[in-house]
Amino acid sequence: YGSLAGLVQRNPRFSKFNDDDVRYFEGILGSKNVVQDEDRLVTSNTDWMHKYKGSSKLLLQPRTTDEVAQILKYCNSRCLAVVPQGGNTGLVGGSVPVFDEVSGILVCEAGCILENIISFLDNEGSVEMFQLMLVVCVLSAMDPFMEIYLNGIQLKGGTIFILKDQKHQNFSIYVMLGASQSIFSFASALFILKQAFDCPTGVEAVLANGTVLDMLKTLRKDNTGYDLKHLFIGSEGSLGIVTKVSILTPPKLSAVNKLLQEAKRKLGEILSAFEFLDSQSMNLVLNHLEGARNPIPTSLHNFYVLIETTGSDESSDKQKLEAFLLGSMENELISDGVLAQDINQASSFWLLREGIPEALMRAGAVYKYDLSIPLEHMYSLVEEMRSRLGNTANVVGYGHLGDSNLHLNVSTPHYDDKILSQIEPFVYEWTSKHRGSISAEHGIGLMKANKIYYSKSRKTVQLMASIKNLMDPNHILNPYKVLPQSLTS
Ligand code: 2HG
Ligand code: ZN
Repeated sequence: YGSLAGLVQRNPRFSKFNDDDVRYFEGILGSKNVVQDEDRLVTSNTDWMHKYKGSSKLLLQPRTTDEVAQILKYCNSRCLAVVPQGGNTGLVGGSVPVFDEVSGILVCEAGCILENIISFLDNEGSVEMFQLMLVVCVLSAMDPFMEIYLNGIQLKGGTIFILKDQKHQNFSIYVMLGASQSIFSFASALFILKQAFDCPTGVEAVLANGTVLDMLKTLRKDNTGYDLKHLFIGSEGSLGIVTKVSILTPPKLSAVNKLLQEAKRKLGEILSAFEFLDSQSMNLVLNHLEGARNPIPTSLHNFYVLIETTGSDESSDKQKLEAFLLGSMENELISDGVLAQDINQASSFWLLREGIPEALMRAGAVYKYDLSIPLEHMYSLVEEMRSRLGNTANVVGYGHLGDSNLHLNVSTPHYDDKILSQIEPFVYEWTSKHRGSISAEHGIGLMKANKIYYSKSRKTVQLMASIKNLMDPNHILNPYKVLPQSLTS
C-alpha cells in the first residue's frame, strides 16, 4: 500500500485551498457536490489496485461541461492543482444527448455507462446491439473503477465485453475503457484482435483556463486543420478534461440510404469502397476521357455507385457481391448493375469514377469543393447549386458516399468572378449550417485559410495558432496556409 506522497514532492507553487474556495465551489455545484468527508474521499484517493494513495482533501462533482469550465477557470486563477477523475464517482450522470441516425454517430457525456448507451440505442431502434463496436466512456486517468455489469467479464481498469452475435454465432469483443483521458490505452491492444475499432469522431474538452472546446463534429472525415482531438486522446487529463466524446455506431437499416446500409450489412468487413457519381459526372467522363465506356449503356441513370470489396477468399467474396447485387435489384434499391469479370474490367469501372477530376480539367474552368455533409442532406446541395447557377455552369456531384464525402464541382468554360460570387460564400454557409466540414480530405491550404471558421470554432482555431507558435515560432513552415493570416502574422 504505497503513498503518492512517497513518489513525488509536492510542488510549493500550488496554493492550498481555503474556506473561501470551498464557498466558491459550493456556489457553483451546491454543497452536496463539494465533498470534504474523509470516508468518502478515501475511494477517490485510492487507485483500484490499492497500490497508490493520494491525499486530496476536496472532491468536486460537476455535472455539466459548464461546471467543469467554471471550476477550472477558478483553480487556474488560484493556482490550485486538479486531478480529473470520473467513473464510479458519477461525474456527469448517464445521459446520451445526441445521436445521428444516418451517420450512426453517438455523442455521450463523461461518466455515461455502457448499459445506458445500449438501452438508449436499442430503444431508438437505430443500432443493432451486437453491432455496437466500441463504446468509450470518459472516465478519469486516476480512477479506473467502473460499475457496469452487462454480459461482460469485468476487469478493473477497463472492461472487456464479450457479446454474442445472435445471427452468426460470432463473438465480438467490446472494450470499455477505464482510464478515460487516455481514451485509447486499452483499445490499442484490442486493435489487433478486432480491427473494426473506430476512433472517437470528436471530443469536447475543457482546458486548464476553463475554455470549452467543442470538437464534437459528428463527421467521419474532417480535414480542416490540426486534428486536435488526438491531442487529448492519450493526454491522461494533463492537457484538459474530456467532457464528451462522439463515437461511431453502425446504424440499423433506415429508409435513408438503404443501399449503403445494405452494403455494409451484406458485405461487412470486405467492403472497401462505396463511391458515387451522378449522371452529369458520368457524361463528363464519357465525353472527355478516351477509353471511358458506360458498362450499363441501356439508358443514362441519375446516379451510379461503384462498390469494391477486398477480402481474402475470392470465391466467397464474389458470391457475397453477387447476392448483394441480386438482392438490391429485387428490392428495387437499384435498377441495374454489373459485376466486373476481371481486373481489366474493374479498372475500367474505376476510370469512370477516378477520371472525373481529369475530365473536369479538360472541360474548362472548375470550382472545387470537398465537403463532409450528413448523408441525408448531401445531394440537396448539388441541386440547390444547380438552381442558383442555372445554365451558366455544369454542376456535378460525386465522391466517397461511404464517408459522407461529397466532391461538388462546378464546371464553366472560363473562370468568372461573377460565378464565384454566386458559389461562395453560399457553399460554405450551407455546409456550416448543416454541421458539415468545408474540407473532408483535401485540407485547408491557402484557398480556405480564411474560411476555417465555417468548420471550427474561434477557440479551437486559437488553440491551433498557439500550437503553431510553440512549434514554429518564426512561422517559417508553410506560411499563409491552414491558419487565418490574422493569427500568424
Ligand atoms: C477524388 O476523390 C479526389 O477524386 C479529387 O479526392 C476530387 O478533384 C476533386 O474534386
Ligand atoms: Zn476524394
